[in-house]
Amino acid sequence: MSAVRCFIGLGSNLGDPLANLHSALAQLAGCQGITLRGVSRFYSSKPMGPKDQPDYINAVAAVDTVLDAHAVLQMLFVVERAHGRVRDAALRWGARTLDLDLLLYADAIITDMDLCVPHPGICERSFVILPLLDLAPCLVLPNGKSLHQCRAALACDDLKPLV
Ligand code: PH2
Ligand code: MG
Ligand code: MG
Repeated sequence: MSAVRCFIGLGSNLGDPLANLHSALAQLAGCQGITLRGVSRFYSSKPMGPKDQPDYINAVAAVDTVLDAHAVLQMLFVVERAHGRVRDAALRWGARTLDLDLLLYADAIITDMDLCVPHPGICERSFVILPLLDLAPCLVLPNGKSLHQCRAALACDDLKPLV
């Protein structure tokens, strides 16, 4: 199988979020079948969802992979667990040590019990669109919308690049 370009969203707002993101990227880069191709700037972002949680650090990684989308998802779970991620269904959009989301798997559209790709929140989340723009400014989503179109519809004042 030839390699497929994927984009993975990273987020953390517990423990040492910056260290968590760096460590997650290093672990991803070491995963068999995955080649890390690029990382966006890191952004500080106000929490979407419950407000009584710390600000997040968010970024997006570009990777090439020979794995299928479900195998990539399993890898993401492994890396999340290695960073102390506990899944609690009662805590939707709650604080987490590490969240890794498979945002895009080439231009595939996958909707099943385990996986929804493209990630359904992409267009509404400044903390996804701005980092994606860093990596792939000309990207057009499988729904035909360009990142620039998504960006134009978003207020991005809740997001600050870390310099
Ligand atoms: N992730 C969430 C809930 N809220 N807010 C920001 N700013 N960034 C996130 O990554 C985020 C969030 C659940 O995945
Ligand atoms: Mg998420
Ligand atoms: Mg997630």
